Amino acid sequence: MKTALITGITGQDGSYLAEFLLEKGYRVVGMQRRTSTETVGRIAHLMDKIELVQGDLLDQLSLIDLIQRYQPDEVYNLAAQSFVPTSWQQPVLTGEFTALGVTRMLEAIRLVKPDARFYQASSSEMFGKVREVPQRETTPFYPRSPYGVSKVYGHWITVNYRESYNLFACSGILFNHESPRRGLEFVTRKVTHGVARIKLGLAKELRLGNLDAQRDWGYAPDYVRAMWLMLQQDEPDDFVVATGKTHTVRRLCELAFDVVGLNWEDYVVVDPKFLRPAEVDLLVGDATRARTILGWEPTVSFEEMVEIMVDADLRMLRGDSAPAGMIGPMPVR
Ligand code: NDP
Ligand code: GDR
Repeated sequence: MKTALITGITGQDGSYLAEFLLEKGYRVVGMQRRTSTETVGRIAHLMDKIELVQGDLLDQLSLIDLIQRYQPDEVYNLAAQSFVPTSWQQPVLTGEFTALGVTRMLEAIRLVKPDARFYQASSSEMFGKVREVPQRETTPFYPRSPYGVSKVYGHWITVNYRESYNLFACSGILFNHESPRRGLEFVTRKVTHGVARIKLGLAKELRLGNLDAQRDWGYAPDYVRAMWLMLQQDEPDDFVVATGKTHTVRRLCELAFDVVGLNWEDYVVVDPKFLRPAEVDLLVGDATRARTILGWEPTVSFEEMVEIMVDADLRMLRGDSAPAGMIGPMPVR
């Protein structure tokens, strides 16, 4: 039985990856940081199948100790301060988690178990300002936020440890991926949750920022499969994972309100509070290498995903058999 260590197991991707690896027969160890209130909402349904252990990307010794104790075959480093706007409010902390945290984990692996395979959660935010369309593995980076800058560091330190120490270290450059388990502050879930609240008479409007931003949005369960595939190859490498299709935030609104038979223009209000100091205008990925080398394909379209998310939010708010792992306000009855 293989052992996988997942950092960020309480997050969107960590919860889906844990499910995926359990189905493959792995022993799944999840690293959780200490908090005063519970953060296990997304993995509550998995608690008797996984092992949760305390550790923090800020604490070098906790990482060394975990690698020593569990001797993982695979390490998936998904933990990060992952919300882009927060990275302007807490740029130093974002760098500590999202950039230096990667080095701390790589150092733990190098010192204790150098044959462990390592996955780093890199991001399309590294491309930032448009240099090439679509973006592929060779597109130059031009990050536009402290988060994006931190991810560029995490990406290159992963490449560097692969080349310096011969570690099996891969970096997945994943484009936006969403699901009913997405945090409520990210735009897709903010919209689908907002639509459900409006439909149920719990809200009258939805306040958003830049409606012109374009993103290549995929479905999170598809994307965790790509992470695993990268660590099953003969050689470590970096891959773009994306659908190849892009949509504006405006189109997202249109589709989500359509699901409940409402017109988005009657409810969406643009609020400058949600504009960013620097924006990433257009992301669309070329996942040709993931398709040809990993055999990876997305299985859920953007339109299907929006419907899945609106439906899940309606069910959660009605207290009516919401999908497992959803987080959000308590049902209103
Ligand atoms: P989430 O924000 O949902 O989850 C982040 C996780 O990181 C949470 O489990 C959080 O724990 C944990 N975490 C944060 N800081 C620390 C720390 N110092 N020590 C230990 N754990 C910590 O992110 P996603 O699941 O959406 O994304 C997973 C990874 O993939 C992230 O690195 C993200 O930057 C990256 N990524 C995401 C994409 C996406 O579209 N979702 C696209 C490309 C990259 P807690 O529950 O305690 O807050
Ligand atoms: P992003 O995701 O920054 O791409 O990072 P987010 O959903 O926050 O924003 C996407 C785009 O929507 C625009 N937008 C708004 N965004 C939010 N959050 N709230 C709003 O009200 C709003 N109105 C418009 C944004 O300006 C932006 O252009 C996500 C995270 O998961 C990162 O961790 C990950 O690395 C990248 O995706 C790929």
